[in-house]
Amino acid sequence: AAKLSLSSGQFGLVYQMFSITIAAMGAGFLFFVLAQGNLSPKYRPAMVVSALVVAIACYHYFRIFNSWNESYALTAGAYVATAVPFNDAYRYADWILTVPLLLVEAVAVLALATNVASGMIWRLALAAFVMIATGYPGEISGDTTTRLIWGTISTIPFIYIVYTLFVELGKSIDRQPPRVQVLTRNLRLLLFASWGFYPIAYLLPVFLGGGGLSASGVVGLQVGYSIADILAKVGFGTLIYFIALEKTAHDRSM
Ligand code: RET
Repeated sequence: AAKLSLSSGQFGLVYQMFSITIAAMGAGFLFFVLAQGNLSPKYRPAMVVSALVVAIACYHYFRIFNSWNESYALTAGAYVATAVPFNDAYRYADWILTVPLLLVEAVAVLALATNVASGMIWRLALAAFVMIATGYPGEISGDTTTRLIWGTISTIPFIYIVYTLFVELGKSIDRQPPRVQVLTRNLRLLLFASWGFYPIAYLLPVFLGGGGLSASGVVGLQVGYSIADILAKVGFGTLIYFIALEKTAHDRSM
């Protein structure tokens, strides 16, 4: 098969995106560490979890960035795939570690308002594990049918997680003080917008590929996952901070 070849613009776009993502994760880490001091002690663990999530992501994006740079070599004006393939395992290793932590955070927000069944976090974490583990074989396959089959399997636990969080976050909204209601609604929106990005990015190589992996498919996939990761990790943690800040003010005024 012909080696994948990217224009310098395509290569550079992904390069810049990874570099921005590393910076965003690093900035998010500093923000979460410093900002937790403004919160009452019971809300601080949520910021510690946020900081942990972006620290884990920062490390993995360094590895992703290095892997990207090793995977292509400038040859006669184009970036041509080298013998070293891009390593998707760093991304999936990041998700396996960070998605359960993000679910813990989401459930912690719920627990502020409702009696969340203690088994829920375990069911969500198990579903997340199955979603990521079954997505991986499709991700590393160059074959469109294989990608679609694993993608479809992975979508089953995905729907379970998204549905559960939607229903539970909805229940908790009504029991919050007004300003927290608005923020929680935004949190729910951000959760769906950012999580919804992943399966779309996953499918881009199928639509932009014309059968196999194409340059535009690869670029769209990497840029899509990076944007989704910034929203789902830094954006999500920041909104949770503002919810906790509002709750801190509310608790103190009572
Ligand atoms: C895969 C495979 C194709 C089908 C689906 C997927 C969903 C992935 C998701 C990942 C979320 C990651 C997060 C990371 C932030 O830390 C695995 C791409 C549905 C939803 C939130």
